[in-house]
Amino acid sequence: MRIRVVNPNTTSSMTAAIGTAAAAVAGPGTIVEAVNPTMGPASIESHYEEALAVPGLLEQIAIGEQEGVDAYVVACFGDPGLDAAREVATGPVVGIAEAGFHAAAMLGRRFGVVTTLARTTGRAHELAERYGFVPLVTEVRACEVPVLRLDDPTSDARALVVEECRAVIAGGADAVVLGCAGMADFCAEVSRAIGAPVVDGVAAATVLAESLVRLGLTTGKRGEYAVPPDKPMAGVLAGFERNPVAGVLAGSERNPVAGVTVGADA
Ligand code: 2AL
Repeated sequence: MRIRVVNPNTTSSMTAAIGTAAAAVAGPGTIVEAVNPTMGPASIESHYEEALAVPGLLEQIAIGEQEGVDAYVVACFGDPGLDAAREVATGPVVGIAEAGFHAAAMLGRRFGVVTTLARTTGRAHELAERYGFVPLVTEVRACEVPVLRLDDPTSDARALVVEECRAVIAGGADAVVLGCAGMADFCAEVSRAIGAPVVDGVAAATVLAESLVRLGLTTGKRGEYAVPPDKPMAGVLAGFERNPVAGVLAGSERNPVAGVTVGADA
């Protein structure tokens, strides 16, 4: 089974860390391929950047379709482009916020979220509403660490994330969902520090995507998520006018940054 984990930002060091976190939980026989687009923002922490990340994300999904990928993970906590990705993909597409919320809901009565900048808390609340988890979310806290500073081992980022996670538990939550893919590599460390379950959406989404494939399930293509038709597209989006599954997107570049094979029979 091949699972493609798409980091929708263009920072390859973050893609590599995401790939490692996904591969660490994938089962025997699963190939985890972490990729990022060749166009788009270096990190996503505003609605503007989220919108501009989506064409590159969709391009990576379309390439995955040509290569026979079984399922995808959208590895950014805003779950950008998730509906559009489901239109392009045949197999399941799982967002990390979506997966993190579902996992946390099974670990206790209520859970909280710790995200990066305060400006991203609105999206986290909106996604909780979309996925039906509002009654379970105690709060969404921001550690005020920008995404790319999470990558810097010399920064105070980890300590700030721990502090906010501790506050979430003190506020009555049973578990914490980490609100950024860039936090994936220190999830276990944070959990140990606060003595409570901490969910990394990248790991949760990888295992959920894998489970859906194992169950023989695919994205429903008979209604809302049907493949979009060919349509004229102007300007820089001209390469997207072909039906993204039937056609090769003009100028598409495959950009595998971290390909990790798990299991002997992968
Ligand atoms: C994220 C994320 O997961 N990746 C990214 O670039 N931005 N999330 C966030 N809350 O800032």
